[in-house]
Parts: sequence; C-alpha cells; structure tokens
Amino acid sequence: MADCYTELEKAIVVLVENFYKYVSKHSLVKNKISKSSFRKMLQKELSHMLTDTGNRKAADKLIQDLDANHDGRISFDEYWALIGGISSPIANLIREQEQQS
Ligand SMILES: [Ca+2]
Repeated sequence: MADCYTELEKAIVVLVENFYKYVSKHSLVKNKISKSSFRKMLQKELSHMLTDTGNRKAADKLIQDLDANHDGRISFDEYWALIGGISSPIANLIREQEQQS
C-alpha cells in the first residue's frame, strides 16, 4: 500500500484489511465472517479493548447483537458497527482528558 498515506489513511486500511483477513476464502458465502472466525478475531485482535473475548458466551452475545440481518454471519457493515462501538468510549475518554487539561 502507498507509503504516502497519512496515519489516518493507514489506520483505515488496517481496519479494512483486518475484516478480510477473517473472511473465509473457501466459504460459499462471500465477504462475510463466520461466527467461529469472528470469535477468533475477537480473541486475537481485540483482547485488550474488549474484555471477555475468551468467553464463548460473551462473544456469541456480541455476535448476536452485531448481526443486524440475523444471517448468522458478520458483514462489513456489521463489523464497522463494532469498530464504532469500540471507538465511541475512546472518544469520550479523550474528550474528558482534554477538558481536564
Ligand atoms: Ca449478518
């Protein structure tokens, strides 16, 4: 990917590439992450920001909440809702810190 990208642009590429890293190449269902792959992604990629990712029940509940169209798989839009959900508390934290300084 282009070296001239800004930090933000690089971050976006990382987020998008992470999604496709967990999309099964062999599945007939294209461009979606299966439940088991999604559980794997939570554990491998988000264990510091999301607690309980090793807890199968908690992970399944999160998948259920994100799966807006109830097809049992996570689409890119549903994945993006997770990114937003994680980012929002971080934004609040930064805002609070800025107000204190
Ligand atoms: Ca879905």
